[in-house]
Amino acid sequence: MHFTYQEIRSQPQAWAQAWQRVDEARAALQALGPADRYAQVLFVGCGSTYHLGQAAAAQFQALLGVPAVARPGGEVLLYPETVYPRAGRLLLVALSRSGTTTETVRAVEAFRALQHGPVLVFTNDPKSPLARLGDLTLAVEAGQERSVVQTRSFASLYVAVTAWTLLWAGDEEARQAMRTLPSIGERLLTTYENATHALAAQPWRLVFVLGGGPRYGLAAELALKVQETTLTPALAYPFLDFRHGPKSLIDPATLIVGLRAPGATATAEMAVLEEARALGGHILTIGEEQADWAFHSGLPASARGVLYLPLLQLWAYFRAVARGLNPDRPRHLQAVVEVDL
Ligand code: F1P
Repeated sequence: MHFTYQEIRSQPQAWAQAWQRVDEARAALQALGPADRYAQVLFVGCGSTYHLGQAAAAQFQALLGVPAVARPGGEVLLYPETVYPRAGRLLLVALSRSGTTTETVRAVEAFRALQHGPVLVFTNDPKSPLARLGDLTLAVEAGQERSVVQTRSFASLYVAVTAWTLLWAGDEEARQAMRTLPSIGERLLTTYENATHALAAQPWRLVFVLGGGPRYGLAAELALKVQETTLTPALAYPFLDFRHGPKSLIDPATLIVGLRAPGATATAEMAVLEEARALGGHILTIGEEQADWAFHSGLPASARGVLYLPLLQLWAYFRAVARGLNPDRPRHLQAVVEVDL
């Protein structure tokens, strides 16, 4: 069995360590706060970890009310004037599996030189250059992986960022509830593995992943996973924006995955999926309840975002294998991008 499969299946253990690392660092994290001492929180990563930043920034601003944005490392490096506000203290949150990606490391060095504020690092490699640049660094070694595409690494860093955000938001009930995520993750992977395998057998030509608010960054990451692993074109959109053009691409070989929102927000978003189905697309919903792949976690919505990840990661793995590809060696890609900038 490919190590990509093993890493996807084993990720709940990495989630447990991620939560533990934040809990161990509670005092140091609180000393970096409170959130409203910052004019803006800037999340920086590349590729997968840029999408992690998108998910993290939306969640952070929703829970703490402080302006939060996500930017790819290369953009912070090349176009800082489009990123930094003119005044105010900033917190830069650097996200990186390897802790070695050139743009992210260089962006953090440039930020430190400007002395806008502190740097908080989340990485899977405690010995990396980025780990050494943090005023505070949280490392989740259990998230390290041999596969090129990120699966358990991404999910582990997402759990860590979510636990930190809930700590700063003072939502101890939700933060403590996260401790049951590993067992819920194990249950979901076991319950739905066959369903992901069956859906992966069909000859999909195009995949859309739709997600709103704090789920958009997760949708973008899942679309990237589909691209990298299966070589199938995959696009992510906020639900309602899908009507403004992209839906023109729907045909019977199109899979539209909807990351269902909690509660009443879902109504407006699910209407988009019904329209897509009427246009001939194949619909798949993932979410807490009333979804094809349902979590039934019982957790607060702010604590369960990571559950949107494993099943589509598993689907992408099986789709790659069905296409005769090797998920452990994705075409043209390497595990870390180091360039001479
Ligand atoms: C991020 C990255 C991604 C890419 C692939 C390999 O590196 O290069 O950009 O999509 O998943 O990892 P890192 O800074 O998170 O190590």
